[in-house]
Amino acid sequence: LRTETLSAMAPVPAGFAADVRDGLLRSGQKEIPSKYFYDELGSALFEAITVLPEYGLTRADERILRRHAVDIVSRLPAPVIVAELGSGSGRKTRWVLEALSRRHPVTYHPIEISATALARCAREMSSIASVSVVGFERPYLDGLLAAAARRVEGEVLLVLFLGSTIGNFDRHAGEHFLRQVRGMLREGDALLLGADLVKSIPAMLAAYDDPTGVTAAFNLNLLGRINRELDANFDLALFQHVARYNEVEQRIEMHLRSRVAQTVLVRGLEMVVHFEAGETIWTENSHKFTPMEIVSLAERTGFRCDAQWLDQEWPFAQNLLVAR
Ligand code: AVJ
Repeated sequence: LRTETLSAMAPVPAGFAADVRDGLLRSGQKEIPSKYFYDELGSALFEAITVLPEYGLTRADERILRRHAVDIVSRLPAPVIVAELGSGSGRKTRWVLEALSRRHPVTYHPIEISATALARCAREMSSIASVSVVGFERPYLDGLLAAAARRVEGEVLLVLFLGSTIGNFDRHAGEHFLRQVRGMLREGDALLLGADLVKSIPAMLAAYDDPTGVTAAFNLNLLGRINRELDANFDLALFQHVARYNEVEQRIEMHLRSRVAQTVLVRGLEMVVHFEAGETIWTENSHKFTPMEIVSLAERTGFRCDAQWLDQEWPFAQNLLVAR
């Protein structure tokens, strides 16, 4: 009888479903975590963002790696194995792997929750001579633990966390995350951390509210994803993309603002959500840093900042943090 009662119950939502339910039922500010932007369409829209003239971040990140990869890897004693948190398209990573593979054969562990992105990256990187790829389809820290467990005595682990993804964490959570990463490393291991820097407010706003509307589409796709995966009836035309700069927190905040008072049905969660006219769903924080902030963040989390490389065209910092 007990078993029958249990099996008759609706499944308890987990992951995306649970986070959407909790985030939309919140009595104050509604909220959906930014990690859910990246379904198939969302990832394609992000790739389009990276080529927008207004969004210099990804090009700056790549430029620094292209120019300084040899210098970066020469600061680490050989042999080095590489683990990357979030493999992305792999375009930037190539420079680091090529520089390393000129010294010795390299094992590369991309860590990524999207199976499609992981497969694409593995295919790209295994085309580099003397690089062997072993990917992990897991959350960052689970994957890093698995990668760290496979290294052989004497190998130095280099963790890549590029693209200023660290900026998506709240400052407190970001610090906690770096401490957890440090906990999986040995003294002398390293973390190459990409961080977007504070710059003029108009430049930051344009990067997240481009006139072509790509970032708006990227943001609105979150509602499309809820429609597709949770059988909801969001009318995307009734929501507006909003990007603001919060000067106190030094971050861009993205929201989706309801243009009218409306009620939305989410069949997959058996719930309705009411929106007041002008009410928003908070979808992303993108923190901006100063070079000194990164240095002290490193110090507080068990690293020392060994070197920083800055891009002049689009203020961005590549930081080599060494575990101490
Ligand atoms: C991939 C997290 C670095 O915060 O700039 C781009 C995501 N959001 N445009 C960022 C994003 C809106 C991006 N990161």
